[in-house]
Amino acid sequence: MLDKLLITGANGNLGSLCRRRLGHLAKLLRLSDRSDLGEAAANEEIVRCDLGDKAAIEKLVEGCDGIVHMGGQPIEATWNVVRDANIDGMVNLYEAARKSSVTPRIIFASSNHAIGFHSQTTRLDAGSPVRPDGLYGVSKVFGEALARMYYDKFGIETASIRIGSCLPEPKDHRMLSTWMSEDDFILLIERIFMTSNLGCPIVYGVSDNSSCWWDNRDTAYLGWRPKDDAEMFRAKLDAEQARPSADDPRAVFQGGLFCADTIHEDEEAT
Ligand code: NAI
Ligand code: 15L
Repeated sequence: MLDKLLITGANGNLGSLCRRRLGHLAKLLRLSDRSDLGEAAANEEIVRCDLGDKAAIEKLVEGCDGIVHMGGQPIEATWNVVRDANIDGMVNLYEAARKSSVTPRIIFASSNHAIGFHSQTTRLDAGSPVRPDGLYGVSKVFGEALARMYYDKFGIETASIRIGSCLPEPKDHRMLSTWMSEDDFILLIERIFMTSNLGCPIVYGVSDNSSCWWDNRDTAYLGWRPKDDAEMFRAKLDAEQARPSADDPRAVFQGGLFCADTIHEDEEAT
């Protein structure tokens, strides 16, 4: 059991799921977000701060032996927005981890958009080349590289989870391949904290989908056995929406529509 498990982005979709379902992993959950997290329960501590605030992140991380890092910009945006949360925020978090009196084990919410430009006919594993599909995807590649550097230099262990689509159910046909059920996500986090020598793996965060593109054989040692299969939603999706045509980015690229998006420019200060 962990002493203090920090969950960043604890107000978001995945962070709030972790708040609800990971209490058993630690004596205390330290929850953080830049937005209001409400009242702390008996085993919770709440710290409201921005990932861009270096001093606040140092205090936040101090004393935590586990970190589930779900905070950040979760989709494509302007460079300023992506950089503040996902580049500066990551550097602040890892610098805080390096300086902390306790070395934490970290779970980093990476994304399939780190490899989004691979075609849906290509099967990938942890060693496949990155092919980010936007500035957001590039920020996730940066996060994975940063985690690896802090492991090689300082021994800080991180599992970077390239999350596919973690939602109650798939929203479109592409997600029949990328979907990860909430139960499988929680099981994965449990396994990552239970494994004795974690190292610094890249794990594809995806359920046991019949039409999956990703191979997790390199992380078999985690003992994670996802239980769900998005196939159970296929008939419902077919009834509700047309399949995209063969040349539609949603049917061509693993990252789907992110690949067709443009660069969102920051407004110049006047
Ligand atoms: P979300 O947007 O619901 O949650 C992100 C949380 O981070 C929010 O509560 C937000 O307030 C907080 N946050 C953002 N910028 C911040 C900052 N500068 N300082 C402090 N807090 C900040 O996103 P979601 O869906 O929960 O995703 C969580 C993480 O997982 C993200 O890093 C996302 O990139 C990654 N991910 C999620 C996937 C999914 O299917 N939900 C798929 C792939 C990756
Ligand atoms: C992500 O990285 C996003 O955070 C999430 O909102 C989904 O869009 C997901 O990827 C996806 O590719 O379905």
